[in-house]
Amino acid sequence: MFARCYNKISHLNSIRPFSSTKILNETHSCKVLVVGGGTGGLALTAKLSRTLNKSNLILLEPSNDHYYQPLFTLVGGGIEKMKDTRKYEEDLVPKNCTWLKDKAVDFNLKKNTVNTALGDKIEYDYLIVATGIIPRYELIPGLVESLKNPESGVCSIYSPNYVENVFPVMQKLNSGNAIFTFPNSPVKCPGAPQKICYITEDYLRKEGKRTNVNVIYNTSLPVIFGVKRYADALWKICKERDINVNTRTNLVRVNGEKKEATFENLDKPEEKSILPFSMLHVVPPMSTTEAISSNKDLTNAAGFVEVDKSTMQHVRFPNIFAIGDCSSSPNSKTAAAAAAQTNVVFENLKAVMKNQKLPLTYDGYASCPLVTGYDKCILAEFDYELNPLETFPFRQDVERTSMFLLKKDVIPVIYWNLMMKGLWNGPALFRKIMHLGLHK
Ligand code: UQ1
Repeated sequence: MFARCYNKISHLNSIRPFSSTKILNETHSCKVLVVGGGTGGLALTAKLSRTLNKSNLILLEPSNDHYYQPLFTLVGGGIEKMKDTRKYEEDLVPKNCTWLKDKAVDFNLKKNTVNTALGDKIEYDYLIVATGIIPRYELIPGLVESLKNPESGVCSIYSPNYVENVFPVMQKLNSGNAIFTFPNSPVKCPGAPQKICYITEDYLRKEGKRTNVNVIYNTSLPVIFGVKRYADALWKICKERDINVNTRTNLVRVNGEKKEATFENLDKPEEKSILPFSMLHVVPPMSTTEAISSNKDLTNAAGFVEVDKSTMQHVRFPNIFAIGDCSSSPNSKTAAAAAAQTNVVFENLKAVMKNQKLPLTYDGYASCPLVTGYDKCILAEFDYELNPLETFPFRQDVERTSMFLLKKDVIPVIYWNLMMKGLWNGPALFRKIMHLGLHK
């Protein structure tokens, strides 16, 4: 259990060397195993660490760094610094749990075991899967080479490796096509592909360069946004600001040297079009990790952990729950959704442990602060039925500076100080208070 020792060294280094002493094929056992120390995994581990002790609670997570990914859009726009998105995983993992800095490679659900990349085996009574979804840049031919070439004009906010090149690309943009894509797969934060488009458009206006640039949003989806109230507002913005939106249009190839992007029409796949660009912002296809998607016991046909969308409990293995982006629950994949799921999973897991009926249900709450420029934002909030579920007692389908400041300055504080400590279950309580005496 204590085979690995962690070197605490100066926080001035951005990448810390990590020393690990390995005893081969060690077996660990615990009551609850949380696989994945991202947003959902850490929030839930923090809650569990208050009721379990160090020997009963294992967190399995290989990363040194933890990123607050919702700020990546603002890093892309030159509004926030990369350092403000990152903390050491070590500083976030609750003290009252055992952190194994390793990765799950094989889940054996019938034996209640997980095998790790370093060759260990973990036996659990209860399993929480919180492994997220990952960008798959390699699935689009020519994309990775283009992203690595700073002259190509190709950029992406979806990876800590590439996000810092987005603003330099924006700054060099003077004329031609600026194209923004949305892939033909589920994505995390489905609003972000258009947020960076609006920010770029606003930047061009502020710099007096807007008239020379043709701004294009090419999305694989049939709609601009899934919730009608916000879609109506966004279509209006695109029209007013001369942003050309093409639906059912999917990026299939990038040539960074020639600065050309190939798109397919998803309704007529034989129909391809090649567009020249000066800037190409790519949102890559995404999927769950290989260890998850390849495990048929664990997942549905799409490769997501197959849970009941209300209780978040696995449909075949009652001792398993999922939280966050890896789950099959058909909500929009956002940190806000993970927050709303945290207490549901926590209370339902406690009930399973006591052989009791599951007490809580998740309504599909997700939230997306749709940043539409350097000082404005539409705060979309909705449920499984795609009905608005708004926190504030004013119209949220309107662009507001207050909502921009909430996104930029307030929610990060909530995230680091409350959610990472297991103390934020989303704004439901706040919403009820705000709406006392009003409608829903
Ligand atoms: C939220 O709870 C959350 O999770 C921490 C986000 O993720 C980054 C959000 O963007 C939003 C909007 C919420 C909801 C919070 C409030 C105060 C409406």
